[in-house]
Amino acid sequence: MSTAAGQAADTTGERLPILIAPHPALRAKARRVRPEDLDLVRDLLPKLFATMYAAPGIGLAAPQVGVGLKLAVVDLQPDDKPAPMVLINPEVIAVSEDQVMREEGCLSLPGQYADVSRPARVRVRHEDETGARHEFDAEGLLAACVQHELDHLNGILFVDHLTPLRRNMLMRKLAKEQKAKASG
Ligand code: K1U
Ligand code: ZN
Repeated sequence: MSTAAGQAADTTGERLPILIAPHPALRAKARRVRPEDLDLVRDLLPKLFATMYAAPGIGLAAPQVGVGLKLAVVDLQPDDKPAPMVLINPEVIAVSEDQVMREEGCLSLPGQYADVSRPARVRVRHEDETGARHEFDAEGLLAACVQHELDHLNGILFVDHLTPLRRNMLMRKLAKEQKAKASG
């Protein structure tokens, strides 16, 4: 079977527009993918990967392109080699007690970065595009990225992990930069 992960290295596919905060769709909770959604999901996956690679990014959640399904793609491209992951109905089922601080960005908040504290390691349960269930342990950048993508599926942005002061500063900076970009 040709899987979305197998096709993912194809970066020439159709790209989708990425929603920019404060778009309300980024604040909605995504719904679970059901078996009857899998044809739509299989059609969407190459577009999600092409959009993520072109951005460029290391993750992309379906709500960031206006699709309210619990679906995300991740590829950290270790050693510059594609390592695509498809996360359908992902859940964090265990977290480490220790937290680490790491700088995060977001394709829906272009140009904005901040240090975010999250559990250092997580165990994730998810399905793939064939409906098969999987679990894996993540640490380092993968742990941060997976938690960031799962947040998107719950309408949460990385700025929500910051103090209100820092969050407001970043959101105001984003609005100003987007306005300047729109006016040429
Ligand atoms: O979900 C997103 O908005 C994607 C986001 C994921 C993420 C980045 C950093 C920490 C946690 C989660 C991005 O991919 S932002 C772009 C980025 O980090 C990057 C881009 C190119 C090469 C390496 C990193
Ligand atoms: Zn993001």
